[in-house]
Order: sequence, then structure tokens, then C-alpha cells
Amino acid sequence: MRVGVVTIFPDFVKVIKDYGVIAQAVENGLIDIEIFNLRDFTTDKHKVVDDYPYGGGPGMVMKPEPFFRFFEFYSQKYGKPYVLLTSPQGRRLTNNFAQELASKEHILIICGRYEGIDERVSHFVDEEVSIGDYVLTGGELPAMVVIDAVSRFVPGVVEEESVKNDSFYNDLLDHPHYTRPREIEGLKVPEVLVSGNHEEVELWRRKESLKKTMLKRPDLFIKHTFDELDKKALISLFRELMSNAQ
Ligand code: 4FV
Repeated sequence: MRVGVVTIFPDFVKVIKDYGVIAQAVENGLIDIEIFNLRDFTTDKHKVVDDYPYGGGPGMVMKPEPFFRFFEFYSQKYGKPYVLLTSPQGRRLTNNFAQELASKEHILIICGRYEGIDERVSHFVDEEVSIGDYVLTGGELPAMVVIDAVSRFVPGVVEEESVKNDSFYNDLLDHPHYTRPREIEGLKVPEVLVSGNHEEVELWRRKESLKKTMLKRPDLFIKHTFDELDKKALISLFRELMSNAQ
């Protein structure tokens, strides 16, 4: 997968290539992440990328010309990417949206700063993406969040199984995880997890996911499509509740 990012703070973004699963994916050639400095597409001595807003008001707006020059250069060199602009007005990033973006094979993320970007740049934008209803000082962190979430859906980057067990993968929150030691400060690992009975482990994990989702994200629970294991888990949960109630 090819990922391009254009920003006035390339050093801030490029660290995403140096750590963890994504560094591994870049190393293995599964993802190619290229960061571009917007200032390299200015023509004046001071490499100016912002200007006062027409109509007045606070703050500055990013100029269109550097972006127009950048797109000219980028499309000639790499062809047509799926262009994303990170902004609070965008479509909310979800696991499903990230999976959708991973199937694009080539995305380019524009990072805004200041009050925003001249609206005429949206001529190049295929979709705006938001990571949440709050205002950040720049689009770089959202771009890195998008790259991280999308990378997990690029085949070979993380174990398929791990993605399948993700929270939100099937609209359920993830089950609890345990590792050694068996006991710490009197807190024990649930017996079923050391029973070696894989069926019982799978049922226990699904019960925990359903319980947590019902309590914390009933909106997701309502969206969830129930399979046979879900039904078995809910019956077992209900029986436990009924027996505790007696
Ligand atoms: C944002 C968000 C975000 C708005 C103006 C950058 C800032 C500044 N992007 N999800 N929330 N962007 O707050 O994606 O230019």
C-alpha cells in the first residue's frame, strides 16, 4: 500500500515509520509511507504557506498555490491517489472506514494547520476524515491515526486473527486479556483461561465481549449481528444472572 502525507511539519509525522508494527510493515515492504513538506512547493524566499482570511476574522488560512503545485508534482510522479483531508468536518474514522481505506491501495493525506485550508483545494480532495468532535492545532496527528488504523488492515501487517478479534470488528468490544503470572496481589487469572478447553475459552471470551458491549456501548450491541456463539454466550450469561438472582 502506498501512503503519501503532505504537511508543513514532516519531521513530526515521519516518526510513525520508526516504531512498532508500522516500522515492521515498512521494513517488509507492505506499506510505503512518503512524507512531503508543503513548503517545498512554495516559490517565495520565506516559503510562506498561509495568509489572512478574506472576509476578515481571526487566524490565518493555508494558501492554495503550494497545494496546487504539490498535486501537479505528485500526480505526475505517483498517479492518482485517494485524497483524504483530515478535518473536524470529515466522516468519522471507524474500523470499517479504515478497512475501506486499506482497500484503496494508494492514499494521500493532506494535513491542515491554522484555521484551515483555502476551500479551492477541496477540488483535489476525495473525502474528509475526522478522528473526533474536538479541534486540534493541526491535521498531522489525525493523519497518523488514520495511517495506524488503516495499516492494520493491510494483509500481512498484523495477524489476520488479531484483526478478527479487534474491538468493533464485529461491533463488539474486545474481551479481557491475561498473561503470566497466574496470580498477582491475590488477583487470579480466570480458571477457564488455563483449562486448556478451547471451546470454553472461546465461549468465555464472547460472553465477556457481549457483557462489556451491553454495559459500555449499547449502540454497538444493537448494531451487532448475532451468530450461534453469541446466542450460546447470552444463554449462559442469562443463566448465570438467574442463578445469582436466586
Ligand atoms: C481534526 C479532527 C482537526 C482543525 C483546524 C486542524 C484541525 C486545524 N482533523 N479530526 N478533529 N483538525 O481538529 O481530523 O487546521
